[in-house]
Amino acid sequence: MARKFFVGGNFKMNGTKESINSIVKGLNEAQLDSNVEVVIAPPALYLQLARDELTKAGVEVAAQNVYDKPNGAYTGEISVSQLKDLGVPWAILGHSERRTLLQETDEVVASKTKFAVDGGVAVIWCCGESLGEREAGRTVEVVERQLAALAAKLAAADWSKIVVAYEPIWAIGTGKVATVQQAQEVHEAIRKWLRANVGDGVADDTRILYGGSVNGKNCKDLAKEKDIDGFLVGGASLKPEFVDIINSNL
Ligand code: G2H
Repeated sequence: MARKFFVGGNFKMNGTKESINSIVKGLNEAQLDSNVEVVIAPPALYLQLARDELTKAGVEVAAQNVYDKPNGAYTGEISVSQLKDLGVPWAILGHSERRTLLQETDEVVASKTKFAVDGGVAVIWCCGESLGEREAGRTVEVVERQLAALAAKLAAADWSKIVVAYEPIWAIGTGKVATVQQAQEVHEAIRKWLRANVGDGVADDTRILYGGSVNGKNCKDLAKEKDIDGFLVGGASLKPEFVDIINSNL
């Protein structure tokens, strides 16, 4: 199965009603490559607005987080069934900002991912190493550890609901993008790990996105690599150049 190019926009904790409306309007009116699946992730408060205003075919919305418990006494959290209620088909989980700032462990992320998938919400699952880990030559080891924790929770069939995003922490929001070769090497290692530990079908079909300072200028070269199946974009997803990133292959 050919892997459909995938571009996610992670707005993080940014935006207002006005600015999110304007981004959505821009996407509705843009000429987008129809061979690309696009998912935007506004802050939870604006999911409904984005959902209601999006009219563009092929563009969906994602939450930036979801909890691994049914509705109940969990102050501040949002549930899978609430996402379903709102018509939100995706969630981002395991972003390094949550792993570091909110102490989400590999196991917590895996548990939330399994809960989301079981409840019918697909997941953009993030992994990646810190600068210290890269400098110590531990990049692949770290990513494999994160993958192993996820694979321990998922059944083989669950992987069709997962998109993997490789985001080296040192490249996030820093303007320091991984070189094409650095990104491709890790993407290849991820696919190899999936082949050895999950299966050929999952290795061949799973989209592996690159994230970390992707912009309208560097996206085209990255998109040419055989194991880079799209992007998870932060800062640039708030700007008009997001459309250029979606259209990287044109
Ligand atoms: C990585 C990325 C989006 P940015 O976090 O998830 O953000 O493109 O701003 O580096």
